Amino acid sequence: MKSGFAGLIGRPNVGKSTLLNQMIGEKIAIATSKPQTTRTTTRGIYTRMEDGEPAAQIVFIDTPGIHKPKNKLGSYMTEAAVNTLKEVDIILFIVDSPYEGEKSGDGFILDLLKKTDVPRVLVINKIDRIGPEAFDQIYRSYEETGLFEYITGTNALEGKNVPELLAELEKRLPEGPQYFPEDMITDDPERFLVSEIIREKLLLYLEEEVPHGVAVEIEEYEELPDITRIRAAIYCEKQSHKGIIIGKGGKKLKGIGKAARLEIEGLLGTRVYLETFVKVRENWRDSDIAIKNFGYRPER
Ligand SMILES: Nc1nc2c(ncn2[C@@H]2O[C@H](COP(=O)(O)OP(=O)(O)OP(=O)(O)O)[C@@H](O)[C@H]2O)c(=O)[nH]1
Ligand SMILES: [Mg+2]
Repeated sequence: MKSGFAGLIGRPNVGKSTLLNQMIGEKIAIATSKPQTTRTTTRGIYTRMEDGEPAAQIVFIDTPGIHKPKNKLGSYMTEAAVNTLKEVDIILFIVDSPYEGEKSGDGFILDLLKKTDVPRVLVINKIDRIGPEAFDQIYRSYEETGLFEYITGTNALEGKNVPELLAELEKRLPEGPQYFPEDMITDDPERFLVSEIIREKLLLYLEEEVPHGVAVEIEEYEELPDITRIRAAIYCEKQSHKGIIIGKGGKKLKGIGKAARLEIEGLLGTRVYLETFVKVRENWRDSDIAIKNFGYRPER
């Protein structure tokens, strides 16, 4: 069978995680309108079945957006993304706006791609936001680089051109083993997925500077016969942020907790009792220990 690893690379917020979820057909990676949502590499497994048998398998690796880091967490995030380039059979470079030239963030990534000898595919995402002329212009500027074996435009939210993309990727993979069972869609543990769902709701419900400094740690996880009891600590970097997260009369945190609980119940297929509380840990994004504890620097 055709099988292999495919890395999703790009600047923050271009739609990598949304595209991953669309290709897998389930939500396994959180995606929000805030840049730098993804903090660590996540594997999503796509297995194409034919007559009830696995016929091809693509193991996608979603990565944090490549950006100029402002703290240790940012350095590890970018490092994790750049390292992925060396571990994969094919690279999907995802962009979402006009080609801004060699000096832009996309230009930096293009330079990295020039140094690899792995097949490269370009995905121009969010085509719903641009007209055909703008699309042609982006298409041509990337085609001229001669770096890409295949170029497509997608709307990752709606899945436009995604089946065709999957077929093109499969064609370009080597013959190989089935790496994971066909019913497996990610190798992330449930506990981590739960912490990510809570973090996603924090990002969605909070404004600007607070979200980037939040982290979630699952302190208790107990699977009882009819309910899963979860206690999660939400970390932020400042006392003032703690107040914002909790909100007037605890209203904000209640909303975040409820949205998270509903989604976790869907994921686990059980009722969930979710207890959340907020802690302050100053500058944790520059602490190696904290970054490791939160699972943002996993050893793979
Ligand atoms: N209009 C439109 N929005 C999209 C599309 N794909 C993704 N988005 C939105 O773009 C935002 C960013 O999506 P993500 O999937 O989190 O982007 P990402 O590249 O994983 O971002 P980081 O993890 O921060 O690097 C979200 O609000 C998505 O809903 C698309 O094709 N069209
Ligand atoms: Mg992401």
